[in-house]
Amino acid sequence: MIKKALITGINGQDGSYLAELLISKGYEVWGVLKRNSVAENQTARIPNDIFKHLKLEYADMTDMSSLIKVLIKIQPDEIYNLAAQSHVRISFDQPIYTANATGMGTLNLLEAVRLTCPNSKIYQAGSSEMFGNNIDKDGYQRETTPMSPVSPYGCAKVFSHNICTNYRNSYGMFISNGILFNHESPRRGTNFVTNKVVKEAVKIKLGLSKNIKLGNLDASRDWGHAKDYVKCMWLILQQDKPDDFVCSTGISHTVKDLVAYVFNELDLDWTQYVLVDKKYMRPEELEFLKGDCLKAKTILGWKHDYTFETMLNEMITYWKKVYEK
Ligand code: G4F
Repeated sequence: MIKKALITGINGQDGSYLAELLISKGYEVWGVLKRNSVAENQTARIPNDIFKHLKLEYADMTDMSSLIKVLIKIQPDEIYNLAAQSHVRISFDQPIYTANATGMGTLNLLEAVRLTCPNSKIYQAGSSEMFGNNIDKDGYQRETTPMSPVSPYGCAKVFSHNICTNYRNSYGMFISNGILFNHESPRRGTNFVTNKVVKEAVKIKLGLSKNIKLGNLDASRDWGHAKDYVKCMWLILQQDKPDDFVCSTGISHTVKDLVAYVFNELDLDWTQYVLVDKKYMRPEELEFLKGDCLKAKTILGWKHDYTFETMLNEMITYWKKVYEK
């Protein structure tokens, strides 16, 4: 029997890589799209050879009736809930929308599944942003680290994480929480720091731009590649029992390290081009992330293939191709 998967947020970075992975594994892949006034933007990140295999439906996480309609039609075996307002800085500008889409949206989905297809397995895309500034004594965050989020986005994700655990325990539904640390790629939105830095540095190198404005250069993140992380999502739903898993590289770099690496790869001295602009600072900052993914390695057999450097090199190559044209 061909397995059916439904991906909310299929048009995002993770959705596009996950769709590719599931198609390569022989799944029938359905995606939920939120209406966008520019129709092309709805599927811009999905390569054509993948797009032709997908089955897409309009629905919105804030509209439970639309989710129910889609679930009744598809009756998926696996559901990957990736839809969210996922930009932390923007969540301070749009806190209520973020709470509705990223938090209440998950509850809408859980209720819709409970009422229409309670045996579907659900993956919930949780985030290391949920930990806030809590760090275990050994310097890592892991599944047991307390969660004290420092952004509206983080608060909404904690609600989703907790309500998923509550539904798992209350109704015996197969619901697993991923706790994913930052993950990037050439398909990352260019208002996230990695792809912003790489894109702008390449433009500076080619004489198309003079400088780049950034916010906090001292924050540290554990950056992995989205292609590796969607494999973890899939493995999480192949288990016999639902559970929660951290997915990370275990290595942390500052934003300054990131900038220095990218500019250095382009033979540029970053100190000549980087300006700090308060506009990109957050009202409250999460200072340090470094994840311990031992549980995912041991139970799922997951590992990451990309390093910080190979990931950034792939992104540099991508933007060079775009701008050298
Ligand atoms: O790339 P970022 O915007 O990612 P952030 O805030 O860590 O969130 C990402 O990772 C989370 C996992 O922990 C996800 F849940 C979330 O959805 C998203 O994918 O910022 C990374 C760091 C921050 O400390 C930020 O203050 O870079 C710093 N930064 C400095 N200058 C900047 C900039 N971030 C952005 N976006 N733009 C800047 O100009």
